[in-house]
Amino acid sequence: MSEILMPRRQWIARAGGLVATLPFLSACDAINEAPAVRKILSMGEEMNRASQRTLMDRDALAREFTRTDLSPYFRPNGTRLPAGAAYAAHAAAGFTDWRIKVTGLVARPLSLSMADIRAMSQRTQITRHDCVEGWSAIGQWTGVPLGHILAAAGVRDSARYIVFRCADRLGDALYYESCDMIDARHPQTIMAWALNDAVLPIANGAPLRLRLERQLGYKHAKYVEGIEAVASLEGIGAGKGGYWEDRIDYEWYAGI
Ligand SMILES: Nc1nc2c(c(=O)[nH]1)N[C@H]1C(S)=C(S)[C@@H](COP(=O)(O)O)O[C@H]1N2
Ligand SMILES: [Mo]
Repeated sequence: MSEILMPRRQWIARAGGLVATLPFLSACDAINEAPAVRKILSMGEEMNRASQRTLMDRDALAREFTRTDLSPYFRPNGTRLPAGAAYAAHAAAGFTDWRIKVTGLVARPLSLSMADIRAMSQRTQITRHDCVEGWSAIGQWTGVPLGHILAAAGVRDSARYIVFRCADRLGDALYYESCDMIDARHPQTIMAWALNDAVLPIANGAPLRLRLERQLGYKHAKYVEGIEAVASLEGIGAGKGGYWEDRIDYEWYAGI
């Protein structure tokens, strides 16, 4: 089974009815290549996006662990060091001039420093990170609930998604991700600046990265410099809501 199919399997588990008409689906890698089936799968994802609220309890908490469960080393993945002089200068200055812009459908656009972020009320949680590539790690994260930031900015009712803009270029574009408002306001969805009681290492997304605990690892945007409230994902990249979603068909909703 290819790693790309892993989130698909979860989708299959949730969309039993549709999949029953495609009995060969779970076994075969080649099926992913067939345009007709891709089309059906992406229709299914639309359906899933619309009905996820009724299919599962979106507000449920991800499992939290204890200190004895912590992984000795939290493996980094994807970008480990954003390229370029600008990021290097920020890192050399301890990210004192880093700003997180909160824009889009908000009453009060914000430009937050890391000091501003750390001055807000914090949450600490020990959770398991699951990467689609087949590894997991347990870490303790401290940060500001995204909901606090959105409340401070006065996010409008017309906002349906939050888009995360990252500082690292991967191939042809800067990394980006998005989530809906249910996940944005989930109590464990935090903008984290500390890992295991230490300032977030560069490899893990310094100075600020998203923790989106009910979803797979690729959703957890690192090196975040922009938080944007939007009504639609159209016009964000190729429109599927994330860097990998737009490139290799990873699912937008990667629930775990
Ligand atoms: N900006 C950015 N965010 C990213 C990535 C990336 O390459 N760039 N990789 C993603 C993937 S696939 C995973 S598994 C996690 C890895 O987080 P870690 O480096 O702390 O393990 O970050 C996610 N967020
Ligand atoms: Mo990942």
